Amino acid sequence: MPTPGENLKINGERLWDSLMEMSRIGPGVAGGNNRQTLTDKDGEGRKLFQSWCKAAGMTMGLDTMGNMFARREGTHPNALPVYVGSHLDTQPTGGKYDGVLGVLGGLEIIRSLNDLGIKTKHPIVVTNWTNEEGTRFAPAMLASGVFAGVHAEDWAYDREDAAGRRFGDELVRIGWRGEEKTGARRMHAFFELHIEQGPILEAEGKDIGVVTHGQGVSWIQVTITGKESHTGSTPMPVRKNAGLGMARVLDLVDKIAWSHAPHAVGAAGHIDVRPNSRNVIPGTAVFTVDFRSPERAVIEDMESRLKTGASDICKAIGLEIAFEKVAGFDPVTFDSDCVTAIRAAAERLGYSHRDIISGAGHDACWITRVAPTAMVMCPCVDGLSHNEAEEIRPEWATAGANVLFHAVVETAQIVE
Ligand code: HGY
Ligand code: MN
Ligand code: MN
Repeated sequence: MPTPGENLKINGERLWDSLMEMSRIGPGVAGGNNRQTLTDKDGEGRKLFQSWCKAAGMTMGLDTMGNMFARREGTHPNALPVYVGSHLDTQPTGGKYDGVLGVLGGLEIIRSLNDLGIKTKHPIVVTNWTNEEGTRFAPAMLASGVFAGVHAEDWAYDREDAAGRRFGDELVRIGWRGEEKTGARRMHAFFELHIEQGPILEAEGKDIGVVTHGQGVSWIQVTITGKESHTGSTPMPVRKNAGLGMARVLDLVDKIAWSHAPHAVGAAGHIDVRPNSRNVIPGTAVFTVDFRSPERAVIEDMESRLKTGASDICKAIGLEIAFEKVAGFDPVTFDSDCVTAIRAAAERLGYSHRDIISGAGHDACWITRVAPTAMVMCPCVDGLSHNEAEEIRPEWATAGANVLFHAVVETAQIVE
């Protein structure tokens, strides 16, 4: 199989321009993006991506979860396609590159193949996975999870946002529910380019992260129930303060994660206190604990210590507590041949690189269950992500997309 020559490069300027144009859809309030899944802004971003794919001569497939599949034909139309992509949806205070770099990096590969007049044996399909973030509709990676057979589609359709709107209804409302059965597609391989969302690559001065594994994730929603009462006239000994219970449990979460340093992490990003009135003792506190580790046994230990410790805390101050596992997946090991293709591409192109475990979850973490899969990462400034100040350097985007280009084209097999 001919390997791509080191002169095979994408057009970094065009990629950057496309990133900047996409970032103008669903702008945040501080320079980033708020293009949450299945909002009208998500619909606008999808339309722009679709128009670019059409201009690049691709045909668009759409499945019942709204996953988008833009296809460039290969010389062997029956050969299984090589897929490449990520997600266009963002956090409410998200950055311009999380997910978007992977989708537009895939599009840039097609644009560059067209410029260079290169044919491949296998078709190549650029993918936008619906609702990777899981911020409006939990859990994260919802549509790639249905595609990989992890979640039932009906269950996914019934997921509700904070306003009680159903995923399935919103998908129809924005006009992006396709007819194609989700998960019917077969892949020769799947590659995803993503920013690291952590500090390692930048701190070590590395251009490329060769992602060998993805750490496991556990999201447990905790509901603590006390009794609403007046903050002024209720004596301290008789209070049933759900807010106090939550504060002590969140401190326990931090201690549990630190006890498995340096790799385990733990926090709660979603917190709801009710009635959230200045002079009412909180009667209810609902929050989601996010534990992660590269080791499954560590995640299980953190989960069990949370349940026993939090139950003891609540019992001691007269509160009720309930736990609901709302999301999770075990640590994943990516396909060694795909990982080798990425590492060899970085070598060939002369980029500094290191193997890395992904701290964040990605659609690739589910797709690896149904196809040989691997990821390539580029640094991000100060390792910051899920923050509107998320930033990367253009040369990092170009390097990541060049490595992605070589891995995808090598796997899709260039036809002389
Ligand atoms: O939660 C995650 O790791 C991803 O950003 N959805
Ligand atoms: Mn992402
Ligand atoms: Mn994200």
